[in-house]
Amino acid sequence: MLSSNLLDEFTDQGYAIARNVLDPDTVLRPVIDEYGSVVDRLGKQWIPDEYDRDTSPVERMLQLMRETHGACFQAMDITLPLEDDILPDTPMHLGPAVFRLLRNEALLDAVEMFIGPEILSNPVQHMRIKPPQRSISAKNKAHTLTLTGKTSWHQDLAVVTEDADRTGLVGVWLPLNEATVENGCLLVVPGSHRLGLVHHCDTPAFQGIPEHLIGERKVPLPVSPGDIIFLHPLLMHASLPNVSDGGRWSFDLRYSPVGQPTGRRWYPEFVARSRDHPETELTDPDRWADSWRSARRALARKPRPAFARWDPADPLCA
Ligand SMILES: O=C(O)CCC(=O)C(=O)O
Repeated sequence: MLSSNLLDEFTDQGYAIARNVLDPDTVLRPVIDEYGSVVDRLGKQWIPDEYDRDTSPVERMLQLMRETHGACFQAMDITLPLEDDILPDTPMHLGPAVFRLLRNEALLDAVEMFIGPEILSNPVQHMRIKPPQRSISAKNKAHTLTLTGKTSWHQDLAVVTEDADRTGLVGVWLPLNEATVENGCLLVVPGSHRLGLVHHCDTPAFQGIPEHLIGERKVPLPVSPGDIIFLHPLLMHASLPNVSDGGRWSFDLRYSPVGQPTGRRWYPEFVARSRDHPETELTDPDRWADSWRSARRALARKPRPAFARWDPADPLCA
């Protein structure tokens, strides 16, 4: 499963795919079931009359996304919003099955190959449900579409603060259902991590790397449940639009070495693995959930944390 070729590929290409790392029955199924309960609760709350319980969790999520025009998404994500106001009761999903996924041994064994044995769960993380593009209405908020639609070209280092520029960040992208070219899998420019941090736009009209800076060779990465894609923080990547009839469902997580800035200092991090100080590992899912709730309390109704890496009035991005 994990071989040293993975590290060579990562170093050479800026990404690597490890196949069949997470067992679908024992590792992914609990997460899917946990989300099934989340969606049932949200269904009762948002669309009590129309909600159809007799479909799969992903279909129930799609129904909710469609009928709430994406407004239910924040309650399923595993973080606080970056581009929307944080309120004392901003919903998030912080369930024990997700926490166990973040600490999964096989996943951390792979992460250890890239960044060593002192591993922080970096709070730059999302659950993404990507509905068929044709079912997305114009009533979705722009920041919801950023997380649930086609993703524009970017490097992950561009979306953390400058203090993390030398942090050994690694991105982990894993699907809960088949991620295909049709339903909007990731797209990468192999080797682009060697270019350093390139210009990004972050204007109301366009977020991401301008098209003329993207290399010629764009490679789609279809993957199956159980597979994991590892991404270098400087790799140019995007995702395709979902032109299928079903949903694409995934998590993107980040890990970084203990003691290095995470790039989102206002969000909670935790020690996922420490070979030197195992007593510092966070093992209690309730404490993890509490750490996000206390971040929410601290941030609620305050000006949004400054994330001013790119000039919002950049004339090159008009
Ligand atoms: O899942 C997607 O569509 C995009 C994910 C992504 O760009 C990321 O994880 O940085």
